[in-house]
Amino acid sequence: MNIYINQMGYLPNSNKTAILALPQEAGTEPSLSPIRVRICNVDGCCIMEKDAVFFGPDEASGDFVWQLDFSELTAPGTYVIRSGDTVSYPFPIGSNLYGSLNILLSKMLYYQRCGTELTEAHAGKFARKACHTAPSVLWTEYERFLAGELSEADMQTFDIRGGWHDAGDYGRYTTAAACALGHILYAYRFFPDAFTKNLDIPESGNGIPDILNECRYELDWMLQLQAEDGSVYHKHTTQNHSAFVMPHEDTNRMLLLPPSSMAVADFVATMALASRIYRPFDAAFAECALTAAEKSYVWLEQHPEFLFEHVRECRTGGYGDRSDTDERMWAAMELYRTTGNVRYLNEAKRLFDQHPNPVQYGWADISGFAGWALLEDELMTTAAEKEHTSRTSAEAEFRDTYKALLIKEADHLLNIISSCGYGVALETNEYCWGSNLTVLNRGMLFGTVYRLTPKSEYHTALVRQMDYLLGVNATGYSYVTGVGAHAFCNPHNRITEADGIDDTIPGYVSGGANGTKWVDPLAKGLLPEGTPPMKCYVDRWECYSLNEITIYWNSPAIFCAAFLDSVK
Ligand code: 9MR
Ligand code: ZN
Repeated sequence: MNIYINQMGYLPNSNKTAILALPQEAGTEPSLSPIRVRICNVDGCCIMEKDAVFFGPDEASGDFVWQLDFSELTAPGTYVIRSGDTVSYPFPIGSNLYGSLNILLSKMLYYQRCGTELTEAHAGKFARKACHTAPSVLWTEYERFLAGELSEADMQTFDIRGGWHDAGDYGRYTTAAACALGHILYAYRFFPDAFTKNLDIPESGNGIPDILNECRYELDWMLQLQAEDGSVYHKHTTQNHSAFVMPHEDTNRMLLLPPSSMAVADFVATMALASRIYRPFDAAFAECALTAAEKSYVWLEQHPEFLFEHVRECRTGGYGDRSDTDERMWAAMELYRTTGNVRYLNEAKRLFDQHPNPVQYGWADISGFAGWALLEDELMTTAAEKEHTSRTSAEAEFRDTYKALLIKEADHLLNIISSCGYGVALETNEYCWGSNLTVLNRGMLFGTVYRLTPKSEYHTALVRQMDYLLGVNATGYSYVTGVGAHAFCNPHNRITEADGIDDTIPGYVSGGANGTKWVDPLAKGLLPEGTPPMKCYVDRWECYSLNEITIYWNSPAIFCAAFLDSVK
């Protein structure tokens, strides 16, 4: 028997679920009766006795599952759950848990900074030297250089620095960056009171919320990726992934890979959004971001075709895509929201009508971001911050259609949750590379819909996605480093491997269980054929398909944590 709890802990007044589980073995039929558990405090005193209710066999985990709802326990403290000889990890009940979590999740982005020294004052023992400061060249010219057609001196150089390392590798990718920025800037937009705390970064104390200071570091890098003609490079990486060395030891040549239409559209959207968000703090930057967005939008209009070239000889992340409808829709919608020009709204609506289900928040399909832009004022709560947009009847109708779609999706996901013993909004076949992104994206959707229609089921559903991330899953791990009694600690991350420090930087979100056949060689060997998808995980640094970290796996967790910290 295993008892799984949210290892970070539970908010006093929110739903509290724990799971009791027994692996299903051929031929065994457990008793269907409830299991009596005791909830004890740290002194060993029993505070509450309660029945965990038999759910049944659970497909994704391969377990027999009992669900324990102990929401009525609200007193702050530290507890364990006991059933016979089995004891859960200890967990707190407290009100600031998600605020503290959010600091770690956000500070992770500082640790991802490229092109600057991380000083001891801000990074403590994880201080490191500046990396990737050499000039970059265009891939198209570098290819000719390799073929002997151009000399070193013939290649143009670009002095581009900064941004966040994407992940466990040191690449920087436009569409991945836009995805992370979209999650975080909207998290700030919708839950500003969750972002008042100091992150202890170089800019802290400058009068701008630290989360915006941190995002500005990425935005400033992104602005440098815009070419003269308004197109935007798809990625900024070396030719191959670096060895497992510290970033400043990776001295391979930095390259700018050809523009893609997704990168251009994502750039437009991100800059238009940033223009609105930063205006109260830095009007000059807001203007600069908007001008950049409008310039790239002209390029988009002049290039209506899907454009993406997969450069095989460059073996860093691909971030390939099959459609740019979602990115173009987001771009048009953000420009509408920032400028009020109806021509953008009409274009967004045209693209919306071509999209099968525009409620996604991942890098490949970011269609849901357009919904955030469209419904922005309804999703914000701080009255003073609401910007009153004039609404034509066409916009009003579009809003209603989008809202109905979001609510329909949330209700569909509620059904998935009730058919999963662990309460996670994933179907059995959805445990893929970065499955935690899908879990958290669905968490964000519940948060969004709760703001539109505050039904407690949506709030609880978001809580349960964070529970899954933080320990209520069949691996028993908390998928956030440094958070919980049994957190994963061996991410696929070059810095963690190369820094010679035993501790892992806290606040990384793991990609999570991957039950597909697209797994790395070590994972293939370690996970026997037939392992249930939710259990397809090992905490090994070599397992890049299970245990990598990225900025856009942290960013949706930031959104969800901000929601739970501010919407009580
Ligand atoms: O997050 C990406 C995941 O959805 C893909 O299945 C996977 C394989 O293409 O790539 C992931 O992205 C990686 C990127 O290509 C390079 N940086 C690390 C990313 C996380 O593993
Ligand atoms: Zn770097």
